[in-house]
Amino acid sequence: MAKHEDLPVPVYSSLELVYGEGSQLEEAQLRFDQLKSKFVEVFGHSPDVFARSPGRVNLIGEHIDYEGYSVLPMAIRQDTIVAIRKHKEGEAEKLLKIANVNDKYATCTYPADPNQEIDLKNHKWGHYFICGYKGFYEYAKSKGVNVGKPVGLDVLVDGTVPTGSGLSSSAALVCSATIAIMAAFGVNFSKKEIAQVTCICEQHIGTQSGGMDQAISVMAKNGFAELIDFNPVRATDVQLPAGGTFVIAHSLAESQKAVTAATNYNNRVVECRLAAIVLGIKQGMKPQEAISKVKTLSDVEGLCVKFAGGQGSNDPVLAVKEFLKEEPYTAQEVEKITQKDLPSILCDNPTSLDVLNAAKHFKLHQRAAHVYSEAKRVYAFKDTVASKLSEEEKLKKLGNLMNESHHSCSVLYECSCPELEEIVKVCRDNGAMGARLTGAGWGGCAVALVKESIVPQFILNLKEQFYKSRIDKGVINQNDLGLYVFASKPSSGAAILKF
Ligand code: NG1
Repeated sequence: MAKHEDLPVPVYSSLELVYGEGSQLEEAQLRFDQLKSKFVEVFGHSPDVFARSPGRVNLIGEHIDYEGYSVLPMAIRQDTIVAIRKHKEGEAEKLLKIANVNDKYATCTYPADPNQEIDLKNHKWGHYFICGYKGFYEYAKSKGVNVGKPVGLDVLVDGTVPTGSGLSSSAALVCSATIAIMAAFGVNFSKKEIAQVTCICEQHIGTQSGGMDQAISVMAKNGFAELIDFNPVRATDVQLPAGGTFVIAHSLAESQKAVTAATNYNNRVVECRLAAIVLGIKQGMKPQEAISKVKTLSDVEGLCVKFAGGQGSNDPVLAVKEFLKEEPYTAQEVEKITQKDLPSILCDNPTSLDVLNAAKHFKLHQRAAHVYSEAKRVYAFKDTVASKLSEEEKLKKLGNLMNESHHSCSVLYECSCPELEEIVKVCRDNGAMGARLTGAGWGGCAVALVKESIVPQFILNLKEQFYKSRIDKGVINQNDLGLYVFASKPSSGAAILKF
């Protein structure tokens, strides 16, 4: 039997297979009907096809995907739907017109040229569609698939994944865009290939992201979380314990990942790279060899484990403690070890140069300690789920792992913020077995593991203790509360819909 990830994205002609039954299905039916009539209103034609891709919540494994380590997310029901129509070759304007059902997002227009550069200094929501567009052409070209001359595209987007929330609205848009474009051009690659293409093409937006969000959005299965491995990308089903529910709660601080990349997200990617190179050199690699061969902390894990072996352990963090000082490194200190200037090490990559220009120093010890310890927690989480422990013991252990993960993100990786600290504390004070920030951090959501039996009361308490004062101050509207705090079950992955 073909492996799940080798199959193409499914093509459905009815919504039940994606949205199940009941109120969710009714809501989805309404959304699709409205999307279709708005499409006709805006573009004067019906769409050819739709694609949908979900957001995700990461249960554990934060900021380690770009270091080559496995992560454990699940898809959520909130998703992005893209309706698309491909122009015929002779049709007038060769433009990509990208509209949104939400008036907050003004229509963006781009030339049909797949080689266009994305204007990173002028961030627009439509840029995420262009990431998918460029990715599609780049990949089709690399596979020798002739997709014809660029033509105009009419596109209408409807997204329910809250933006800047750490629930991966960006990947939901990039994946649904890429899949819609593929469907409009009549090609369908395997899920594995799409996960890879979308991961690489989202980097056109200027973040040096890993592949977790795209992989889960494309490969998720209803009812399961997934252990996502990289190089090559692969998804293994993880059946979560029945007695626990994951509640997602927004801190109400917006996490603007693309805008803050130089000081936050990309800064951490660069720090990890430098930490890995220094660890390699300190453990015997020649500087030039380390610079050319070591891309991620997983590349030098073997050396670190070997070092730990000498002390009767297999924990790579022992090498971090031995070879990386706790005080932050200046650029000059790193360059003294690498014997090469940092811009050249980072190949003068523009987004990395932005990091170097913005950084005062580099916390190599802390970042490496987080990555190695978090990578272990992912496996401990998976093993706990599969263990013979009682339901109660399992939930307790999983909760502890989530708490440890949060501590590491907050103290070592410094990707939390005061609002996230507060919501995590409120979750724990109200009986969560564990709670942590989820996604990139610096704002966005927390995820809490809560016993099924107390979920309604738990959510009420959060509303009272965290959200009420914010409603009173006008930060959010009472009627929108359901968008900011909700229980979530693992939902299904990307699909193409043709009616
Ligand atoms: P968010 O910002 O939550 O979508 C980002 C990255 C992930 C991963 C997490 C941190 C993108 C598209 N996604 O997720 O790859 O690195 O941060 O674990 O940049």
